[in-house]
Amino acid sequence: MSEPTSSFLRMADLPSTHLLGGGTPMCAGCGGLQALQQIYDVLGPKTVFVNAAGCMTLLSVYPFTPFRGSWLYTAMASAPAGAQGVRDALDVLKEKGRLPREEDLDVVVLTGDGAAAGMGLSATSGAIDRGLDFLYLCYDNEGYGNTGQQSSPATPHGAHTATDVGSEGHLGFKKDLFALWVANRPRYAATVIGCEPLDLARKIEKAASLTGPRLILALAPCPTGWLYPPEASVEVARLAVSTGVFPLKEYVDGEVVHTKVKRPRRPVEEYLKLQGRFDHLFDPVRQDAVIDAIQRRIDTYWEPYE
Ligand SMILES: Cc1ncc(C[n+]2csc(CCOP(=O)(O)OP(=O)(O)O)c2C)c(N)n1
Ligand code: SF4
Ligand SMILES: [Mg+2]
Repeated sequence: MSEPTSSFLRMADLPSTHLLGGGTPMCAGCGGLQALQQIYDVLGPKTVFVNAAGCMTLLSVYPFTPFRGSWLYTAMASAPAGAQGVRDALDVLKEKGRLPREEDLDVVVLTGDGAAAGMGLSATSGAIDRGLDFLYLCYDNEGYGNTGQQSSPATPHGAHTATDVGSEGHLGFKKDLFALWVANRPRYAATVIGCEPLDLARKIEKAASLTGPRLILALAPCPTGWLYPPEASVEVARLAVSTGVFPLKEYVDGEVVHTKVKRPRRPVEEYLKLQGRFDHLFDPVRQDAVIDAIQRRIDTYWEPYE
């Protein structure tokens, strides 16, 4: 086995007999995996991942994970409850002198948007209310990736998914998970994306230096669900930022601050056109009403900051 170049043990470094089907079970170009790898490079191995069922669950093939710390798998709705149990167990061990304080571990929930913005909300809200000391990492691929790209509460307006196949695509609007967290007054909340590694690293360092409930929300461009070639993942991610679709920001000490503001913003059309899930907005007939509605929401979001 070759020595990994970072603290993240890559699937490719494991003997193929350790992997499902003899190869990596993740899709090429997965933006969620890119962000997770960068985040783990900063967090380091003293972590326990508490994973809600989703795409990233495929990283763990019993008894292996690509992480040097530990991994606990939970039902979609229960990751924050699992995190509470792990945090409590670590604290009890420390209290009894069975775990030296310097060997304490950080508890990190790893969840998709479907769990985070849907059925996991109640457990998350309870954990924030209790002031649980945990990092909550949501990779947002804007759908139920693991089960075949059905819509989730984070699916954007107009997108085609396995469950939104009508001519206008998804009729709902993406739920704002960052705002939901901020309304709960956590210790810290931030959005990150793999194509902005310095911004990401600074925010993870900041989050790791704090205690209490902390959100990291990573936009996770998903070639398989968003329907673009894997090699376009970074371009799609960059356009998510430069069109203003995905604001990079953080909440700390009661204030929200944007950490990267691209001016002038690119028209959202450039972002939409790269992705097959929006093809029906341009072909066979251009759907100006839907495209304009998407652009208007972005402009309205940014208006107070111009
Ligand atoms: C209560 C419950 N309903 C449905 C499922 C099946 N299921 C497993 S993963 C998944 C999709 C989760 O979506 P998301 O949280 O966005 O993660 P992703 O798959 O996109 O990584 C579903 C529906 C489940 N595990 N538990
Ligand atoms: S479906 Fe999307 S989020 Fe899931 S592993 Fe594939 S690229 Fe990543
Ligand atoms: Mg998802």
